[in-house]
Amino acid sequence: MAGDPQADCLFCKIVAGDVPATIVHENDTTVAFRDINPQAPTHVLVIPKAHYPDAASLAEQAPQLAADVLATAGQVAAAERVDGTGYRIVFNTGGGAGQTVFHAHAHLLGGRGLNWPPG
Ligand code: D5M
Repeated sequence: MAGDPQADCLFCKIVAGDVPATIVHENDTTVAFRDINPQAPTHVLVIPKAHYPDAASLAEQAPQLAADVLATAGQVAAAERVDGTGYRIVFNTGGGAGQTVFHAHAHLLGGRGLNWPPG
């Protein structure tokens, strides 16, 4: 069923506490943790606790939860003090765009200059 934990999903395992992560923020619906391969001084992943494979399915099937992810990203940006200089929120969607983990997640990147367009 949509949103249910998936046994083979890495990020569901982080939500369950079965895989360790450096968690920087958690509430009833979302978890934020440091990316294992940081691309900026601040690189935090914000995920819904419920499983949706990508941002599009999350937004379509659980729009309030998608809003929760964005709200958490904003709170983490403030806590990391990157809100003053600017930051980027990225949802890689699909393999061609670089998505490798198919549990919806926002990358929060900040703490350095960010070029546009991204690679
Ligand atoms: O982003 C998936 C991201 O997930 C990628 O930047 C690495 C990160 N990652 C993978 N495994 C872990 C663990 N165990 N902890 C923290 N971060 C992790 P994508 O947009 O799918 O390419």
